[in-house]
Amino acid sequence: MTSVEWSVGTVAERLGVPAATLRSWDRRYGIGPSQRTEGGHRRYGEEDIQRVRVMARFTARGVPAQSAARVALSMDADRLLIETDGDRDARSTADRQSAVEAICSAALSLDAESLSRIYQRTLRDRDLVSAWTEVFAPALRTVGDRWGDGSLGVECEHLASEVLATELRTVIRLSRPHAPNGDIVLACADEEQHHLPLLAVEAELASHGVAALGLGARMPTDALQRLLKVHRPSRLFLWASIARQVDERLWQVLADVSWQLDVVVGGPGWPHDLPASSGPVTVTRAHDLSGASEALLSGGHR
Ligand code: B12
Repeated sequence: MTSVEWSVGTVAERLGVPAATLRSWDRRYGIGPSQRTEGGHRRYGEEDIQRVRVMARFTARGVPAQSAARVALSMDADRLLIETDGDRDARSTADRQSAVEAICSAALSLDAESLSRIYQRTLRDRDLVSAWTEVFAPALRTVGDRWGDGSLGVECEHLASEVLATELRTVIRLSRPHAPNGDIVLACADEEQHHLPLLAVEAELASHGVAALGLGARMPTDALQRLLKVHRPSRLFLWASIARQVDERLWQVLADVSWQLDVVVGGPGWPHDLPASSGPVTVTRAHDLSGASEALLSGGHR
């Protein structure tokens, strides 16, 4: 896999060090990119960026630039990682909060372009689980809370969701996942309209190269029953945000399944007590995106 390389402008923005200073550190002390484009433009890899970060940190503490550069250049990849780890934690918390706030304010001003840019940047800077768990889900919850207290209209919530759905589908499409057709099925419970978590699961599986049959929102139980009979999948993920009725017909449908099927349920809508696994069907609960994906990736018995 080729690593991502960054322009001097992007590194300047990321680290808060002026581009002119970066160029001068490169020219004078050799603290710069290990690659250049054919046209001679600087291209920084992750290790180059960490070295620049060490340089920035030392000079900010008053260490003369030449000595700072000598120390930074003597560090190998492991040492650089140790040296910059604390920065990363602080940075990632700040990045996370500012991304959540940026999503909410773009939603509030119905700014689809900014929403799309923030989602894309988050997906570029983080893996999918971290993007969803640390940025998208908290932003959705904040959007939901603001809708709940009346400070944000439902149109803003729709836009934030629609644009996110597009970006998650783009991840799925670009990952070109493959798998035996219909072996993993993802669906929302009957009448359940919240399907973004389903797309997040589909995108995470896709990023592992695994395709799933994503059936989206409001899957009628009868239709699901028919599909199960015809396709006999080995794994089924079901999402519910809204509380399910006590006499859920779905459990009867699952009790009639005669082949090995791992059912994973997710979302706050499912009852506390799930039906006990019986016969060839197991029913487990996933508490987060990584738990759901791991259960689906490791399951399957055919
Ligand atoms: C976007 C949204 C919508 C969109 C959905 C668009 C779409 N394509 O999905 C639209 C506008 C359609 C919508 C409609 C409605 N919505 Co709505 N919606 C939301 C919102 C803002 C985000 C939903 C979401 O994706 N959540 C995903 C994550 C962020 O949800 P979470 O529950 O917090 O996640 C928890 C766990 O599940 C877990 N987790 C997080 N991510 C993942 C991923 C996986 C895979 C797993 C396993 C676990 C997991 O961690 C969290 C902590 O426990 C939520 C706010 C919220 N707090 O979720 C409201 C929210 C869910 N909606 C709500 C309501 C009331 C509705 C409506 C009934 C409104 C109405 N009167 O019409 C309708 C219809 C509902 C229906 N029948 O399905 C309420 C639900 C209250 C309740 N519990 O009953 C919420 C909580 C808003 C609120 N603050 O009141 N909604």
